[in-house]
Amino acid sequence: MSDCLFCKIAAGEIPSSKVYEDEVCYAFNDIDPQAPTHFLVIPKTHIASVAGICAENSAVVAHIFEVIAKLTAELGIKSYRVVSNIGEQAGQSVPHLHFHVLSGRDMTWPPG
Ligand code: D5M
Repeated sequence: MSDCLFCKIAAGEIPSSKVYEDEVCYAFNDIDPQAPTHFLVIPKTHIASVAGICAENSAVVAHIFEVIAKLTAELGIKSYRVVSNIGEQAGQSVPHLHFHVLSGRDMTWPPG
């Protein structure tokens, strides 16, 4: 999508702090970190949120979770939280599917 912030970050049109990239997804550090480690993993194709996942694109999501497992293992992160907010009330501020990966501090439950 031409006016999507995360599409532009994935395409390299807006600078970001890259953690990982392949042909399917892009990972970068969150601009407003909520934990010592806080990066986002996004598909390069535009999907608005988890609500937009379907049979045609779910392989992308499976790939993203493989990447999260690989990246955290490489970084030596053994305990972490993966979060995706869907819709405004849940706190989604960017309408492009993204998974927050947070680690490095004690976490509370339930989330606020
Ligand atoms: O999460 C959206 C997240 O995206 C939020 O934690 C800030 C982050 N963000 C916004 N703009 C940028 C840029 N330019 N670089 C890196 N991170 C960014 P949500 O769950 O939608 O609120």
